[in-house]
Amino acid sequence: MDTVELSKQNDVSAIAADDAGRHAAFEARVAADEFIEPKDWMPEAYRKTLIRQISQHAHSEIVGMLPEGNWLTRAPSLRRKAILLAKIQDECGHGLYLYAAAETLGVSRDEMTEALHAGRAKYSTIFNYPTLTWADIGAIGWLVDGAAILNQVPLQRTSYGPYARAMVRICKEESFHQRQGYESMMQLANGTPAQQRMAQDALDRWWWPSLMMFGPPDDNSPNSAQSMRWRIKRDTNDKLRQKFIDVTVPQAQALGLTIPDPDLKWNPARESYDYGAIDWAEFYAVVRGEGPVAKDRIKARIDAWESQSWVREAAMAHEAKRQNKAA
Ligand code: BYC
Repeated sequence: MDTVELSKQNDVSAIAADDAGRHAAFEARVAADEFIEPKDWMPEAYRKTLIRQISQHAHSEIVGMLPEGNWLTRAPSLRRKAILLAKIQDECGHGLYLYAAAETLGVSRDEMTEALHAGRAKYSTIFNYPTLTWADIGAIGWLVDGAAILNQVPLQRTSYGPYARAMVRICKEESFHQRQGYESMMQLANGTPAQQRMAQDALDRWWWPSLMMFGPPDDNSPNSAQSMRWRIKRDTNDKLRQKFIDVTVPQAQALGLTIPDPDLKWNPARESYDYGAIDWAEFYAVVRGEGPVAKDRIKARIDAWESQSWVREAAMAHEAKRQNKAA
């Protein structure tokens, strides 16, 4: 072997040793519950997993504005309209914090938006169902935001600092969202027989899709094991789903509504509710983009992006002018 070859081989070994050292230090920091920050060394797969999860989370918040926006002009009172408007604006803010957190990992907002519009990035299955009646808005707050809180509270301790910090404010706002939804359902459930029927119908349609929000069962969740090891996820999909069922069933009972699951039964040995089979074929179809209003959702996002391009252009022109002036 000549000297050049030997020195190349030494370089490769040195890089490998260096990488192994950095890898071990990274794993030790995660195991010690330290936050990983944007400028810290991280394995490429960790970065990719975070970009995937955080951008999907951001897209869910943004697409999640659409089903609720559908009822803004038809809210039954000024009070309900003001609450709904505030909630939708909160969701937009959540999307923006999360896009900003993902950008710290080296992906641009435009790249993420393009991936959503091209169908390469996912968003939560729950937003591919239509909001048919006013009671759906109450049910979304109660069930969808209720499920989101259970999933997101542990994410305040996720291992990536910017994601964890974004979740702190998001969780506070989700808590208000859940309460306003439950309060709206309370009013309907204690209202006229027609209002009670509307509340029950909304629960019937949103219950199973809400359980699907937590993702596939643990034994069919390809990302869970590694994400749990890296402390990106702090609880498994099934554990969070069970927790949601256990807190929500008594809430439904207090409303006098029936959970649409004939197999739902308290299990004293487990101190949890047993529940019926989830239709995973439906879940995977919705994940594949075959949800009842999936095409409308993406079309609405693309239309908004294109028709509002003048806002982005005006903001850029204003910033360029400001910088010129400063120079
Ligand atoms: N919908 O290995 P798994 C909100 C995908 S917004 C679509 O278990 P992971 C709100 C999954 O991505 C709340 N896809 O994955 C907003 C993966 O595919 P890829 C949104 C799903 O990541 C407005 C594959 O299935 N919350 O609350 O370990 C108004 C296998 O799954 C879903 C978040 O985004 C789904 N439901 O676990 C009101 C929370 N489930 O990516 C309310 C943050 C799974 O490999 N995200 N998939 O192609 C998470 O906690 C995790 O990403 C998940 C999935 C638990 C969702």
